[in-house]
Amino acid sequence: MFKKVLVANRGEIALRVIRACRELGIATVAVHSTADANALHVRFADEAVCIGPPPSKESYLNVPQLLSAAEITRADAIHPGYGFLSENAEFAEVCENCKIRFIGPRPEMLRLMGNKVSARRAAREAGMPLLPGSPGVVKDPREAEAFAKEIGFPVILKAAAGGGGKGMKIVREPGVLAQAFSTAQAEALASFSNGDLYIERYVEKPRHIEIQIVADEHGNIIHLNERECSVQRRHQKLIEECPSPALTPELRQKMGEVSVNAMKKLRYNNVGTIEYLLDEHGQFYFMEMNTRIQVEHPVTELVMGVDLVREQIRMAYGEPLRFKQEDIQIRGHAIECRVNAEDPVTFAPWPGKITGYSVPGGYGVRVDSAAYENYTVLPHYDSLLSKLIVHAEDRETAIRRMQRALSEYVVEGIRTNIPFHRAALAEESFQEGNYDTRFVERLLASETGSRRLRKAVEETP
Ligand code: MV4
Repeated sequence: MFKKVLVANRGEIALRVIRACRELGIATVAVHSTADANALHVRFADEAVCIGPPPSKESYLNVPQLLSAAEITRADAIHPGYGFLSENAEFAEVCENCKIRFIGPRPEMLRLMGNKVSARRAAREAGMPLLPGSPGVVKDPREAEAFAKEIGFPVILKAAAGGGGKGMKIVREPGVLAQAFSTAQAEALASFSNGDLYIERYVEKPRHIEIQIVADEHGNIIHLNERECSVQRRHQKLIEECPSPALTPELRQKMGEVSVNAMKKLRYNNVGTIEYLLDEHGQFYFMEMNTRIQVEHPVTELVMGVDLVREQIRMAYGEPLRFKQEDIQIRGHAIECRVNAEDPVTFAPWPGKITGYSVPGGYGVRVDSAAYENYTVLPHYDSLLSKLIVHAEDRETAIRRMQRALSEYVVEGIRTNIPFHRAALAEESFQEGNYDTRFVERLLASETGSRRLRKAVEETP
């Protein structure tokens, strides 16, 4: 096994990786910006190296600094976590050139899935269902018009270099397509230095369903079923659950089978997540693939009984998976609430010092967080404070357990979105499992939803 792993990340995911390493008997190196000197990941690791000033560009994204830190400490592998350099093909390549194992898929996989046009082409060739759309890049508004005519309105323009919703434009009628094309192209160019666009039929009220893949270096590829991530606001996920209340056993098996067959064709390795849109008719379509461990991985861990980060590290070392598809069974139900340091009504980030802190616990409750009393949430990084995850024998009990856990959570000194979670879980549509990607929008616009949210804000200590 690896002797020493450098964790190229911060916050809860850095802790998550350090914990997995400790259980595997692997020494750890934390890296940190000057602002993170007091962070828990620094204290939990065996060694720590300061890699630069607070801005991510100069620290957690600083490749030369990270590689020097790995060399000085003689780390034999780097775990990138999520975000930062986790899906950066050049970084993965440089690691391998320096004889440091990158814990993740091969650079060519990161590159293939990093561009949405090449990912879409690969997905189609590997047998995954796609929405009707352009096979490649759409060169100009005239070509877009020709495709739109073929597909039918509404359509959506997406940036090839995008993902997570950036550079997208929905077009509902022919008259505004050319204008939308120019705007989307300019946005894509400004955000990603790449103006390439493609076009697809637009699905009005999709659900976001993603399939977890694990693939070792010996060709064993299995899926760990799905997560439902339809509770989002501005492409930020807020609540995830496993299994999805929207899937029948037949659809679940089909989505898993299609995904695994495709990954075998592509010779995918390590962990990955295939994002699908599910429409109202139960049809699913490939959207994009994430080539990293994801924020919401714990709901899968709890329900499938697999330590995903441990497996990820073992697979990167070349060890074979210790389970087969037949061994994987759904055990109960898990829900994750992302607790953010933000205003619960406006969603504006709310960094600052946590003056009082008490975490929920008890049967079936897991809290993945790097926060503690007197910790200061920094303005330089994302506002994820903690992931509150519950596991129970069924969905109804899991919802009750989450409501109980949320009511125990005390965070003083800053604002959090705990009241939002309380309001969301109280929604009838959530409780019935009858929701889609417009759920948050509807909650905020509705009389009962906004009243519940205001009430939850008042009742949250
Ligand atoms: C779509 C779509 C509807 N139709 N594509 C948003 C981010 C990126 N992953 C893809 N996204 C969407 N693509 C077609 N053809 C709707 C969305 C979308 C969405 C997808 C998943 C979860 C939340 C979402 C919120 C708004 C839009």
